[in-house]
Amino acid sequence: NKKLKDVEICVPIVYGTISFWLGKKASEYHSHKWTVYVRSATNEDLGAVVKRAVFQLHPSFNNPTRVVETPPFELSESGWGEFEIAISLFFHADVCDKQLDLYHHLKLYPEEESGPQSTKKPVVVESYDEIVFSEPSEGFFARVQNH
Ligand code: SLL
Repeated sequence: NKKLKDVEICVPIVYGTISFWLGKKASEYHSHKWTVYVRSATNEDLGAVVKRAVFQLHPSFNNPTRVVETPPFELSESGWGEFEIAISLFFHADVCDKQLDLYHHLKLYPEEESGPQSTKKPVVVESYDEIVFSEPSEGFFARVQNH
């Protein structure tokens, strides 16, 4: 799989969490439902680049290492507390053999200025990033070009 010199592939991504308060259905240990996700920022298929995402949750969860093998690379859970989620992205063999580790702080509770907690207003925190692959293989380049 030949490498293309002087070529860079830039993959824009968005990752973060969306959280809903359960209101009347909230219990002590399950007050919120939330989803952590990684997606293309430009609506491409991230599955052309990413083979697997591993979400490392707080040790208070059962089986805190969650592996997602196909898009969408996201995971939903319920819980009561905020913590840092480590997201490891593993790439297809012809893309990159190093993993990329991202960190995201799960936020459940809204800021004071956005008013009281409501079941209708989710709390969303997102980051934008760009993964740059230099000297991509021909196979990878062919798969993602013209998109
Ligand atoms: C805190 N440092 O004390 C944080 C830890 C952990 C949240 C928050 C587990 C839910 C479950 C859960 O929500 N843990 O047991 O399924 O605020």
